[in-house]
Amino acid sequence: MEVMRLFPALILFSLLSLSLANKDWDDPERLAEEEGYYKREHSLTQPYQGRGMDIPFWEFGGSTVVTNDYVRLTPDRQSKQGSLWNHVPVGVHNWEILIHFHVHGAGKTLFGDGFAIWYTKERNVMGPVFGNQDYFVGLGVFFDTYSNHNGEHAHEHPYISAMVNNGSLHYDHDRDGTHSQMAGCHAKFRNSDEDTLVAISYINRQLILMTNINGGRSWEPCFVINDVDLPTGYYIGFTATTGDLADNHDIISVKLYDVESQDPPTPPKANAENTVTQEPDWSTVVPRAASQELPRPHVEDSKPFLKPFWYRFFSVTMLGVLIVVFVGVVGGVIWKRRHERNKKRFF
Ligand SMILES: [Ca+2]
Repeated sequence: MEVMRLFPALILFSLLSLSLANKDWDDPERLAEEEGYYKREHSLTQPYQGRGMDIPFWEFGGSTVVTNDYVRLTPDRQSKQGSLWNHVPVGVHNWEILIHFHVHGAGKTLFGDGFAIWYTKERNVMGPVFGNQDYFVGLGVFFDTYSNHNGEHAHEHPYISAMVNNGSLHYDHDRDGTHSQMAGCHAKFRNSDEDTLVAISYINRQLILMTNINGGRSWEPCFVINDVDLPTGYYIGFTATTGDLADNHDIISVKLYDVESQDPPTPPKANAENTVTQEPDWSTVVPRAASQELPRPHVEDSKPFLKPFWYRFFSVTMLGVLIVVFVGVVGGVIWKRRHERNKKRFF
């Protein structure tokens, strides 16, 4: 039964994988000429700079630095936040976005926190959710490299997850967003020697995410989510953050395609928030996902928060001193007793 249920999704993945594998990553202009739907105003390719330091159609803030080869949202240093936002609202409601990124750093076992891809109503508002504001309106796709909590969820990190928010939901870092996610998957994209790529498509109210992190043209499915309502007119953005832990979070290229011409759009289903008329106004659709898990109450974690270096240093030092004192006192008492026993024996 499980196999039968998964069968349509597997066929869809295979077709999508084939379609993605046939795309030419190195020549978006030629692809645009051939397929006619590459949207330059929502894309970012090398060379990034136009005149001066500006990137056409994009703005960046915080710790973000633009080089010839990548846009670095954060360096591999503590307590950084960076952003990169497309300032042209997306006017099409069926789209596919291909992103070439690179997350890497010196940390072997401790690194973080990750980055996020956004399709949101607002842009350029810094905050605690991977560098963007909490209670956002729209779609957030999180590339979470640090596991804040292992008890409640069973997945490994790095972890990719998606969340649709109408502005009422809080992203709970202590639970790695598992309270509010629609779906997610484990993906070893960090410190990869290969090019790491992700494709997100939103076609006919279906959100699909695929990764290509092992080199070549092998696209792997991450998730398919049906019945997702996203309006037109929102902004594509990227943000990243580091805290006690750090990493380089680089965006190398972004390519957005209008796939409206391939299928007739399916109007969003009527619900309490989205009142559908004969001709739906795609710009007024409220972000919503049918499969969104219901918000659960936050329960305090028993796992201690990561303490700053000085705290850990003094904790270890103090423990060492206590052990030395304890061994010294016990050793002293034993030595004294033996000494007294020997004295008694002689006298
Ligand atoms: Ca996390």
